[in-house]
Amino acid sequence: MEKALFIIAASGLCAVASDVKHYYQFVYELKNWTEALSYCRDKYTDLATVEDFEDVQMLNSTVDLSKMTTGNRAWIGLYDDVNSWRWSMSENSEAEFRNWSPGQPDNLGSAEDCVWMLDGPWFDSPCANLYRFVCSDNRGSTRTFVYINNPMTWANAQSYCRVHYTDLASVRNMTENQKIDNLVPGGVRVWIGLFRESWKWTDGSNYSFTYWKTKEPNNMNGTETCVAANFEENAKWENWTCDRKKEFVCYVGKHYYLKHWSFSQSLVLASDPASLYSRLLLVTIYKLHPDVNRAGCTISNVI
Ligand SMILES: [Ca+2]
Ligand SMILES: [Ca+2]
Repeated sequence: MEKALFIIAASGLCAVASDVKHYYQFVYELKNWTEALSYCRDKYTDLATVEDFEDVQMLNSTVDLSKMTTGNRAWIGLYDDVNSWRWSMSENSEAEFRNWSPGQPDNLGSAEDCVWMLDGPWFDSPCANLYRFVCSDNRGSTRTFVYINNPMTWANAQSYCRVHYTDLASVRNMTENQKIDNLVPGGVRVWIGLFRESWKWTDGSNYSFTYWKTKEPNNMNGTETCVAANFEENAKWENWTCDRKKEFVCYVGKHYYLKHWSFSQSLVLASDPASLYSRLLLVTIYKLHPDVNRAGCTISNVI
């Protein structure tokens, strides 16, 4: 009976923990980013998501720098979705034809999410650059391309095409690529409708809060699509090549507690903690999550 009562108290501690948005769990083992993601999803909820300054403070107060071996940096759940290219025109958004220039897309400086064409081949580029562009006009029986000799950002070019024609041009095959090339004067860069999303959290949280270190993200060696928090710099973010081995941070989310700890209230209510019902609940909790002590509760020493 004493053991059961202890568990009830521990459940209370865990209920307190469920009030925080993210409970961070540092893992002081070296893994590449993909391995770290699998580990976190297996043992906890996901790689760490950082949504506001409160989360940053929580990370900094949770880390144990004496256990870090790799320059005090740990993977978090942020990554650059470099394979998310799609077309502005919804009916062609999945079209897979690509005509990249050799070495492109290179995502120079981690800043290139939109695409222009120069004499046929394509280049990724910052969307805020001003270029002339090509619209697609699908209103007649055949699709026609229209060259707009007026430099705009990619987003403004998209709006212009949607207002005056159908959309920024989709290029579905080499024949269409050639049509556009013939339409545009030689040596002129033109936006086409290809673009991508960039930074994403692995758990699907919105990427609105940012906490990049100065001069990051920089995509220094051309393959830096994963993000680590630098604990020498208050957990500021840096992008790194994903196959580097680092310590990492998982989180346990509120829904995790709800899923795994919905029994705690029942435990408290059980009039006889030694009853079969209570024991069954305890066993269930242990089976659900043997690491529960590591997630802020003090249960491991009970059994
Ligand atoms: Ca580029
Ligand atoms: Ca970097």
